Amino acid sequence: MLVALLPGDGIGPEIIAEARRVLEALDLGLGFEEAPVGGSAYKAQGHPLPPRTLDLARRADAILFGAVGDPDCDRLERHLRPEQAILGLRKELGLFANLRPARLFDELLDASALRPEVIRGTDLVIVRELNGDVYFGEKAMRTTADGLREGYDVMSYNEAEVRRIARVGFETARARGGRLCSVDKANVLETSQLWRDVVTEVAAEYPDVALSHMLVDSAAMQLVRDPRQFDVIVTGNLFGDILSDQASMCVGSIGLLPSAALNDAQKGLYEPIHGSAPDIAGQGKANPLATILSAAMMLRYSLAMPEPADRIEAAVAKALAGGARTADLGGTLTAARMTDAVLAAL
Ligand code: GGG
Repeated sequence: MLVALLPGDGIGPEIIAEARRVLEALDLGLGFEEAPVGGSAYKAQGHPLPPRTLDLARRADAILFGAVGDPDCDRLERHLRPEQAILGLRKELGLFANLRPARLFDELLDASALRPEVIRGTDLVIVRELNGDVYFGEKAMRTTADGLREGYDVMSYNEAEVRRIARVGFETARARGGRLCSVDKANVLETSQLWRDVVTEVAAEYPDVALSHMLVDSAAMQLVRDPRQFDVIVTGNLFGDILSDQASMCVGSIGLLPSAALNDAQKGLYEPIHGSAPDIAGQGKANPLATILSAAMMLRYSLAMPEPADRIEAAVAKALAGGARTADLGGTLTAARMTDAVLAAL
């Protein structure tokens, strides 16, 4: 089985190297091929998603992705910016379903900014739609007739797009606690009214799943007030992006949250939800656990290796239970020493 490693920018190369160490230690017979992506690819090859990188992503059985984003590229035309690489991969490979689990490791009750009695037992999954919304609608910057600069991004969904992600939400809820909360802004947005209507229609196929609807502003507040009320959240691209960063604070750190981006054929791209953190790049102090846990998701969802996936997750829990902490969790371990603690626990 071939795994494409796309480290990207900032802390991306450091965390991908640590996840690779864990995968290699498991001796699963995986082959690895690496290619540039994001700002580093632009600097080396003139494009954030070079043809060879896209070709590798297509050939591979699964993709382990680091992070993209580079302040040096902020003023580039939009199609050349690092972020276009991840959007392009999601679109080219039809990766429409983004699973973002946020589960509190008991040992980290004290690492969150929220009170222990509020977060104890938090275990939720955000199912984020990944191929539509303002990320892919028509967008432009222009100057209006009266000389004002104006930017716009069109938010749009069609019912087929909503139906397929709704089904992923219901299936995920069916396999877990049986509760699905659909998050939208139906009191203001047409896209959200369509979203709510279609999700409600799909609910008829899943009588065993309890569906609720929540406005995104309320969901943001409820996530902090009482995250345990959520089992599975299904939502659009923009709202899912924001709510999952927020959910990470309920479980201790954004450095802990993995993700899977899947298409209909379970081909997957796996990445930490955090970005490239250029402020700490090259210092060896990034938390590698979100990427290591993304590798576990990759084994489970795309490579049909659930047993080593379980082992990685158990080893992460054991390392944390043993007191291993990177800076984001209030500790002093480097990325390499944190990985050592996971390897020792394996
Ligand atoms: N590893 C996540 C990452 O690189 N994030 C940067 C980014 O631009 N993400 C866009 C998105 O997740 O929609």
